[in-house]
Amino acid sequence: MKKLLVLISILLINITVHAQSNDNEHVYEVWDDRPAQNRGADYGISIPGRGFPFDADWEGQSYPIGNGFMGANIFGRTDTERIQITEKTLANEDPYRRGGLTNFAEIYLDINHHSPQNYKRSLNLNEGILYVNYTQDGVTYTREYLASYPDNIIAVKLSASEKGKISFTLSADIPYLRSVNESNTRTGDTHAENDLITLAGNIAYFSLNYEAQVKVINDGGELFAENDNQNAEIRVVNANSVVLLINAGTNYELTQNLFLEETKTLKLDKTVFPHEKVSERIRMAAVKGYDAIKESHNKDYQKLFSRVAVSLSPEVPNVPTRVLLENYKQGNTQPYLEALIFQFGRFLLISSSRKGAMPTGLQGVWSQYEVTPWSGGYWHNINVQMNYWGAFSTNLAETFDPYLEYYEAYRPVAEVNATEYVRRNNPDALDANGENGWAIGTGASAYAISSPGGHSGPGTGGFTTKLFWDRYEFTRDTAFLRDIAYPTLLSMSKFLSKTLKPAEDGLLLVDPSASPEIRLKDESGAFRGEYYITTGTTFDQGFIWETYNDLLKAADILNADDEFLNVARDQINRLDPILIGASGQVKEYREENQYGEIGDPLHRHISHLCPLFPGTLINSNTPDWLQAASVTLDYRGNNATGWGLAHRMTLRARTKDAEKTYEVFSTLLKEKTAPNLWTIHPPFQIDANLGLVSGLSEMLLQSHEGFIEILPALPVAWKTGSFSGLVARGNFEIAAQWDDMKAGSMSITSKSGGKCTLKYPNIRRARITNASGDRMNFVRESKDVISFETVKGEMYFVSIRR
Ligand code: FUC
Repeated sequence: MKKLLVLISILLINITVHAQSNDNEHVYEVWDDRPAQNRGADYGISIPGRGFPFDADWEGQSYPIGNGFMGANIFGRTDTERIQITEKTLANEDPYRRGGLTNFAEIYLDINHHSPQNYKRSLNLNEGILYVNYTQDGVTYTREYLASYPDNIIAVKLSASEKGKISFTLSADIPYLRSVNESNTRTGDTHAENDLITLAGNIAYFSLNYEAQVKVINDGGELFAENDNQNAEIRVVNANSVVLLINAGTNYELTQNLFLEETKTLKLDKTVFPHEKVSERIRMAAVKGYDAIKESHNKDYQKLFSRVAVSLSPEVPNVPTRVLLENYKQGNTQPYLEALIFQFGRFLLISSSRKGAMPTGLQGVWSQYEVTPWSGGYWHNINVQMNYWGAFSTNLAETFDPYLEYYEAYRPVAEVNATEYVRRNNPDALDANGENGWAIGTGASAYAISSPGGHSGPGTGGFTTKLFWDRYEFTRDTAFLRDIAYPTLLSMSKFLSKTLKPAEDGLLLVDPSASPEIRLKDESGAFRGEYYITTGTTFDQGFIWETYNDLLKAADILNADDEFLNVARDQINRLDPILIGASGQVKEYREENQYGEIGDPLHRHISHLCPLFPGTLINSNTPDWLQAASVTLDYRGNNATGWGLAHRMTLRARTKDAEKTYEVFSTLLKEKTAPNLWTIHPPFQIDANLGLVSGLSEMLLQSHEGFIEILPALPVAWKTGSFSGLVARGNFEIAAQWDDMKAGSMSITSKSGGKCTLKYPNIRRARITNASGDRMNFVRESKDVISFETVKGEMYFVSIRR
């Protein structure tokens, strides 16, 4: 009898955890009952970020799809549809002279349906497919748009409920050819022939050759290609259905030489044209056919996306996302919208960061601009790192691969930069053999990187290597640790050690040192004066501590031996990174007394809390520092940019103050989110979309303190809910379900084996079983902490008694 009861209870636990995750598998859909407006871009609007021209409808209303290489913004219009194409390597001159992302192509479909009924456009996040549906004159029209990674193709299918009803004129433009911007060096031609429109040309700034093709495949009806006045068109008449295949490419090649070569026009081989490879992709896709392309896309995309489900309330409101957000802004906060924007972030990451393509940039893989804000670059004093903060915990570790490939290519020049940096700033520390590690500064693009200095200190390097360590921590990929993460941490540590100079009391302080982007007041009293440069900022000291700490842990795991390890063991105790000031704050500067004495007290950057997140130096075992971090967050406030809020969200989650974390999240939704759910700085930057993914996962699961803690920052707004597929350090995949604010059950899949330590109130009274229903013994470490050994590949069920 007892056995039977045990069996039944195990079954029940299984069912609850699974039922919850099935529940969660409701469709995550960003949708609207009207098309995006398309009122055109405006050169007159001057907004921070220096991009131009600004296109409010593109930014706020169009829906994005992407496959890492290319992105498309789709307006879903029924009169003239607009599909704007971006490709990550197309670059022109930008204000920083490192090459800026620029719009690749504009594709239009003159459909001339002016009175659509039952209109809906919906971006289905589960499938990564955008649908447009409506009825016109009694005929139902359907369009599907997808960006396939396996076939590197954007495919669009237009169909109708009756035969012969698909008629439209397709045209395509090379954007900004007749630009008002003198430094635009773009030339090109558009040509239509049979079923193909080709856009090809050159951007002289980098000797860049580019080409895009759009192929029309019609079922029934007729096609007419026409070229007049530089206008290439294909008329589709009375087809039953039509498939468009789109591909774009350049002669860009990600190589070490590209970064080492300083002459811009020599970075690329100007004798190489992308014609063959673009034609080949189009040809292969045409042979494969739409249905098979869609099937491969589904398999590839869903494998990644479906790993995580989150439900924050049982209710799925049936109103357009735009309206849901408007209501939210009026105070009708909706947990569904919060879960939706989290999953939207995961969709954006999958769509913009795939192996073989460049990493996801400041705008992901989407830009309609001639000159993209901040060049659409890889800004390293928070933005690019934030893009990947959520990759590991939300089960998308492979989306970090593009950054690793990028790093490998820029690494030799980063070594040259490190030597130059040390020679300039601390010549005594120069290594005789030129081994000064590697250095990365804030600004970086697909074409060039910079050195630390100016407004951001060398801590920028540690900010970057944190991702390498985290990739190991979450995946337990020992080969990666040995071959990539450890050597990378070691050489970064060597560089960072050369930025330190002896100071009083045996301390070592970074000199010169800066906390990103903090300026002093100018004559008018605004914080637009000089950047504040000093010694030993918390940002720099903190990231050296983090890097050494990660390095030493890595060395222990690998049993590594290097003379430098002893240097790190000594120096890590002489950094004194965290100081508490007279206002109870974590000091940004050693010389600061009261909070906000130096620089803008409400600054968007809050770099001195990086040791709390993404760092781990400040945690529950350092309660005074943790308290000081909360005080600092209170002072800094929530009047920040999109990404500024996303960082605050992760920070608040780490202080485990659920309501304050929720307040930041709500502020981000209310103040810095567009109707298409893109987050804005303003203007649009993808960092906050991706940063909030990490913020939300930190609310539900944390694992940086040596144990796995579920629901560490659960706000009252999320009374009942569940999640599955989130990843904890140690490579444990976790699912949990809660009611009335209390966890009921959880499941743990041990993907690498090893000890699992769990924290939750009263968890010592839990019952743990394995997949065969055997009860597991566990160690009660304390009232709220237990641990047990796991077997790789096994799943465990925890039933938590109230
Ligand atoms: C950093 C930030 C700016 C902007 C830029 C791309 O320099 O301080 O706000 O996000 O990156």
